[in-house]
Amino acid sequence: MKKLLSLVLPLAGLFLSPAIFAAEDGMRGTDMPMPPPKLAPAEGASVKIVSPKDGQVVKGGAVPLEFKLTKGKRGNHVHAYVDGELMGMFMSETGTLTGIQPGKHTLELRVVVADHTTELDARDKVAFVVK
Ligand SMILES: [Cu+2]
Repeated sequence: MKKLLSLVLPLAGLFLSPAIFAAEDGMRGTDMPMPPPKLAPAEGASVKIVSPKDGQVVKGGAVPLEFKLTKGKRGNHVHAYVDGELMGMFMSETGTLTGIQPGKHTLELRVVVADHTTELDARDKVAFVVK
């Protein structure tokens, strides 16, 4: 259980930073130094988003997240991207995406190795709407 606790803190920081960034910089994505994803072979890993469902309308800025993770040889946890920006990571198969603004969004989950940088070609993507 200790391991889980230590992961909660960096996660909180990740959730906060994109919202702050967007508030300071009205033009999104102009000079964000984000390298294009280089995905490693899945090697048996896969992820399937259960919630939100594709096209689902969610009320409020907290989006319930649920997914099925198959770790395969190297997978460890998932990274969550909203509209192409890393919003956080999830070790367990349920969680909440917070701070999502009203409007249409895409959610992509990628299975990642324990090093947090090697993302696998094991992904799932849905569109959802926040009202
Ligand atoms: Cu990670």
